[in-house]
Amino acid sequence: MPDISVVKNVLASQQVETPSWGYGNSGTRFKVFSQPGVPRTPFEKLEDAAKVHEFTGITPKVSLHIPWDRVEDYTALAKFAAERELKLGAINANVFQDDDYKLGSVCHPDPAVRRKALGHLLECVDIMDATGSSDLKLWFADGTNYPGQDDIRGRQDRLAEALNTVYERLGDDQRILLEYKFFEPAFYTTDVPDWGTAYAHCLKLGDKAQVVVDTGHHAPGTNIEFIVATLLREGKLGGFDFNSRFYADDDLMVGSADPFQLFRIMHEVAKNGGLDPATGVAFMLDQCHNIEAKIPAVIRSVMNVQEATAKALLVDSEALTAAQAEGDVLEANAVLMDAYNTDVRPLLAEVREELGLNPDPIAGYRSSGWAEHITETRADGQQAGWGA
Ligand code: PSV
Ligand code: MN
Repeated sequence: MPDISVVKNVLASQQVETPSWGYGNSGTRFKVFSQPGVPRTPFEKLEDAAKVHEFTGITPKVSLHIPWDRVEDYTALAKFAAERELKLGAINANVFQDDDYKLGSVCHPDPAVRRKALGHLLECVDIMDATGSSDLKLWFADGTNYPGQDDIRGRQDRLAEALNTVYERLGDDQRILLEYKFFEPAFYTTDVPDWGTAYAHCLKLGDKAQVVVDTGHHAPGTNIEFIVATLLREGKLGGFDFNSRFYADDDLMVGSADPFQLFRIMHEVAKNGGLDPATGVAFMLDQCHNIEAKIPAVIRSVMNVQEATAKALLVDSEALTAAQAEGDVLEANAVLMDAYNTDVRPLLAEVREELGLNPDPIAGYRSSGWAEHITETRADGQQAGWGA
């Protein structure tokens, strides 16, 4: 059986990175509903992230999205974060919200548009230098809607060229995290549609390029844990954009739609060394809280990741290996299910108490008065939102 003190240590040291955009308003293409107390600036987003860290104890990093989090002085933003025991995490480039990008960004047929997109990616590396971020997260909305619209292979060449230029610009401790998604906004071809395409580009680029698995970016029924195990085996799993989906890229709270899938993913992560910080797997959230209160939703998401991780750590790996070696299908499956069916909430409450935290982070947040404080003090001004 796993040593509980080792399990507790891993749980206490795991980190989950929260997204700045999860604190702002978001919605569907039909409606964005605003919420009271929503941040108006990247600084206020960091204040909310600091609250999440105060109650979870494992969320010291915040991902930024540029230009949504554009500020004049990124060093000042990093300092503001540090004063709240936070660090700035992945810088997410955004080459999908400009009229010029109608036919793509780095894969666009027009070299002038490609240059503009590349300029933005390089600017993001400049921002990383100022914030101390090590990860450049690249997701491209590039693709085509109609057969014949553009040259599929030619677009791959353009993509490779841009990635190569960005790769050359990276500092020693910086890396590219390349994110794939099979469709949307393009409906016929997408230029980075799957882990294989992302992996092929990263392999050519070198050690400082790895793949990001956004759990919402797969066709229904895709075995994500297989992808995770394969990428870890190749040393190419850079991290996760965690969220849940029922239909497409729903961006719901991780672990809410299919907690068993999250467990299966975390089992592969745990057994293949992905929880060792040296492996460099970034556990990021990429979620939008459209109808639920944002800060407690982020806290709940972090707790869901922790619960899946705890269950994965409780798998009796000796018993599992023995059952697998004997070809005992039922026993092997039973070992895994025993761990999944364990109620890990008391264990996590203990871990939190040992860290000096409230054993119930949601209750702690609710009684902190922060929601009332931001509702009162952020009454005026323009709320930050997805895409703004
Ligand atoms: C694309 O759907 C995506 O997952 C990318 O990570 C973007 O940066 C993010 O969503 C925007 O919310
Ligand atoms: Mn994502």
